[in-house]
Amino acid sequence: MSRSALPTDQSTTLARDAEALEPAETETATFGMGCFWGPDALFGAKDGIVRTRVGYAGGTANDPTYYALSDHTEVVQLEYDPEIWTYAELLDVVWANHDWTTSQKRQYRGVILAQDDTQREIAERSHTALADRTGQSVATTVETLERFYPAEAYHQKYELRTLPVVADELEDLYGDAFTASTVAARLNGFAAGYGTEDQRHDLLATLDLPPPVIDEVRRRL
Ligand code: MHO
Repeated sequence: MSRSALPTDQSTTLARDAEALEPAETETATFGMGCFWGPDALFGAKDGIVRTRVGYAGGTANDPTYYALSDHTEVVQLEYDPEIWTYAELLDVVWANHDWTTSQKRQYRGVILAQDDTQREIAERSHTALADRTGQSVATTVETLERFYPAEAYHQKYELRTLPVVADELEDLYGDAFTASTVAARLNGFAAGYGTEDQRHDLLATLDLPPPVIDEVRRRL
């Protein structure tokens, strides 16, 4: 479709999100892999990752915040398309993208927070296979997710916020739905340098954002 054929409002950008799988059609995965800004972008860039959010989990305290984390850990939570990703494949990305050999302080520890017994079994198998394959002990643990507390808005899609022209426009457009936007997840990943040229091109071709925003995206992503 040529750009001139697009409507002049932002319906196309919103339509990208309207096409995304409903939460009931996705599966959820929660991982601690160090500072949560990184994995939010890493996973957000990938096709088949429908939504991302960052938050605190893995502890027992109520209502943790960034400055009152208590015994919780920074985690990323993904909603993914189970026809594109298996949980085991996500775990391969987790192992390849954090230091699982070293115990970190609790805020940044490596932890796989299984949603249910099925995930827990797959994670334990993957953990054992990694240790067997490498001969190293694995500091990252497998636990069961009790509760996920979303982090403050300014931590969500953090990399995209380094492009305020873009992030502000999308926040205006989406309002409360910004964090859960698939488009925002992809752009956040691209802002951190993840994703391919083709992915960037395909996404930009469908976004109907104001020209200064598109220019900034083209210049910076
Ligand atoms: N302030 C630290 C970590 C932030 S992360 C949300 C940094 O800039 O690396 O804990």
